[in-house]
Amino acid sequence: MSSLALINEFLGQPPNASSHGYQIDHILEFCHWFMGALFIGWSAFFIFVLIRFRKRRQPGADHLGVRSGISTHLEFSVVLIEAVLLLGFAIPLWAKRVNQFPPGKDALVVHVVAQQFSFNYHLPGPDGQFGRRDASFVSNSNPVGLDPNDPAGKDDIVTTGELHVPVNRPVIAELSSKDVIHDFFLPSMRIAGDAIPGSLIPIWFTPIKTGTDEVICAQLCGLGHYGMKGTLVVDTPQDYQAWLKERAELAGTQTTPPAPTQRPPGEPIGGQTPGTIPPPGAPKPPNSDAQGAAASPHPAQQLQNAPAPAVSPTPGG
Ligand SMILES: [Cu+2]
Repeated sequence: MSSLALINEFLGQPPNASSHGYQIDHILEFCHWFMGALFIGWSAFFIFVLIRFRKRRQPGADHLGVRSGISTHLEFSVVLIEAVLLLGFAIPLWAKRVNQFPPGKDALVVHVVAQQFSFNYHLPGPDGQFGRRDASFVSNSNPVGLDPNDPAGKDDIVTTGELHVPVNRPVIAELSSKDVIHDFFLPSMRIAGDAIPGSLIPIWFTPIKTGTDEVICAQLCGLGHYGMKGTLVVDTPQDYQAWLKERAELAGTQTTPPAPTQRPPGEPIGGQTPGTIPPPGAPKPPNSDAQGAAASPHPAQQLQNAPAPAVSPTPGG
């Protein structure tokens, strides 16, 4: 790693583990150094102006202002560098990611189904075919809504929280969501994509290092967003086959896949969402009676009384 690249590490970027990640890292390095130079340049100019044009030295205002062209040239070069970054590097790199998908037969295709507050993964199993999914089959024991009557789905593998992939093989993840907008973010793979209800959004990457990486939700999706994390385990091909075999055996014997992760403390169970102001004249939610019976029906007061769970309140939450 060159010393120029240290800025990414300094700013907390985990090491790259994907085949295309170095291109993203180069853009980030350049942007960080460029922004650093701009910051120092503008700060120095600001301090210079404060001293040079202080009131004691410059009692009257100069209504003509700057006469030299240097500021125009400086502004123009900044705009030019930014345009080259955007048009020359960022957009072509993005276009490559969204237009040049690896052929489906070479890649591992996985369906990622996001929900508050975990990621579910659906793999086709030994027959290589995804079973049909439908929202009407979704339950606690069937988090992705697999159709129990579809034979193609009998050997399918469904996991929650942890996904295994083999090293050096392209992975196509098709993102969707069961509830709100989430964002499937793999920082070490330098890839992220929104998971939007009603849409199927594919992203792809090729892991080049074995190990365990973090998966996080990068879209504020509710009170438990902070806990919406998972792991991506990049295996050697042998380890991956062993994991597949283990999951396939589990799929055969286990009637209920692991339950989605627990709802985090503070998340309301049923009833009213904290911060929701009921319309005037709406019936009171049943759980507000215990503590709120004597309270004034003014909406602002109801808002204060609404977060019923007895956990320490989070300011601004
Ligand atoms: Cu989320």
